Amino acid sequence: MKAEILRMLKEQSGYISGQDLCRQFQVSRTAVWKVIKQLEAEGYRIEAVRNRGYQLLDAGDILSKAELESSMNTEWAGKNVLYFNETDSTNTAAKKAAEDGGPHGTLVVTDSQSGGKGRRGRTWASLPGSGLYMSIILRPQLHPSSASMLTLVAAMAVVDGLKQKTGLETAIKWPNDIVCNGKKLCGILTEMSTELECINYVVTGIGINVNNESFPEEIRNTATSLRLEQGYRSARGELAGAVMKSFEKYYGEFIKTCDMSRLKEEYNRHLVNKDKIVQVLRPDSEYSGTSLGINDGGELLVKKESGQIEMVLSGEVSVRGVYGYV
Ligand code: BT5
Repeated sequence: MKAEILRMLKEQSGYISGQDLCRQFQVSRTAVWKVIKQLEAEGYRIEAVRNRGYQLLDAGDILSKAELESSMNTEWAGKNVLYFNETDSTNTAAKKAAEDGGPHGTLVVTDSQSGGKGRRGRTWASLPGSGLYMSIILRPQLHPSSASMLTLVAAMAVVDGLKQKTGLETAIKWPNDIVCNGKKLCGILTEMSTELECINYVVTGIGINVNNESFPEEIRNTATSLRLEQGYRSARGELAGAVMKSFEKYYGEFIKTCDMSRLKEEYNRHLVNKDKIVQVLRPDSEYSGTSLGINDGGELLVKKESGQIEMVLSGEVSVRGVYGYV
C-alpha cells in the first residue's frame, strides 16, 4: 500500500483526498495517515491540508523499496524489487536470490556497495547516496554463448532510459560502457550460471553514476555523473524505473531472435567510435583498425589496414580510441 500511495502522490499534481485513499485501499483514515507519516520520516515532503488532502511537495532522491516499486511501470522487469541499504555487490546478491528461486525480472538495488565489481576482477566505485547500483535476474532460454549480448541489450536500455528521464544524450562504448562527453557514466556486468548447454540464470548488473560530485583519484579523468553533466541532482528510483521500462522493450525484441538482428541498426547508431580508428587490446596482442559496428551476434567488426575484417568477441578484449579511453 505504501508504494501505491506514493505512486498516486507522485502522479497527482494537486491534492489527493484522504477519503479517496481510504476508499481505494479499503483502510481507515488512521492507516492512511500512518503511511503518510512513514513517508515523511523517510524524507518525502508532504503537505496535509484539512478538507483537501495530501500533496507531495518534494520527493528528492530517496532510495527505498517503496520508492522503487512506485517508479516501476513495467510488465515484468523490476516488478519484484529487493532493496538493501548496503551490500557487497548487487550482482552477488542477485545471484544468491536467483539460486533461491528469484523469478525472471527480479531487480536487486542498493544504495551502497562495499565490493562493487567490474569485469575480470576490477572494482566499481560505489559510494553511498550517489550512484544507482542494480542487477536484474533473467531466465532466458538461450545458449550460454549468446548471454553476453544481454550486456548490449542493457546498454541500449540505459541510453534510452537516460534520454527519456533526463534528456541526456549518451553513447555506447562497446561492449559495456555508457559514455557522455568522452567519460564513463555507466558500466554493465553480465554474469551467469549454466548447466550443460543451458542457462540457469543470468544476472545483468548496471552501475550508473547519478549524483556523484567527484570520483576517486584513479578515475577522476575518465568518469562522469549525471550531476556533473547536467548540474543538478536526479532521482535514482525514477531512473531505475525508466531503465527497466526500456530494458523490457529491447529484451522483448532480442528474445524474438536470440540475437541482435532486430536491434543492431539502433545499437550502431549509438556506438561511439563507429567508423573511427580503435585499438583492440587482447591479453596477448593488440592491433588497430576501423570500427564498423556490431554484427547479428553482437561482435564488434573491426577492419584492419590490410582490409581484413576481424570479429571481436566481448570478454576477451578491451577497445580504446587511439587518443585515450574513448
Ligand atoms: C564495468 O567493468 O564497467 C562493469 C561495472 C558494473 C557495475 C555494476 S554496479 C551494479 C552491479 N553490481 C556489481 O558489483 N557490479 C555491477 P569494467 O569494464 O571492467 O570497468 C571497470 C573500470 O571502470 C575500473 O577498473 C575503473 O577504471 C572504472 N571505474 C570504476 N568505478 C567507476 C565508476 N563509478 N565510474 C566510472 N568508471 C569507474
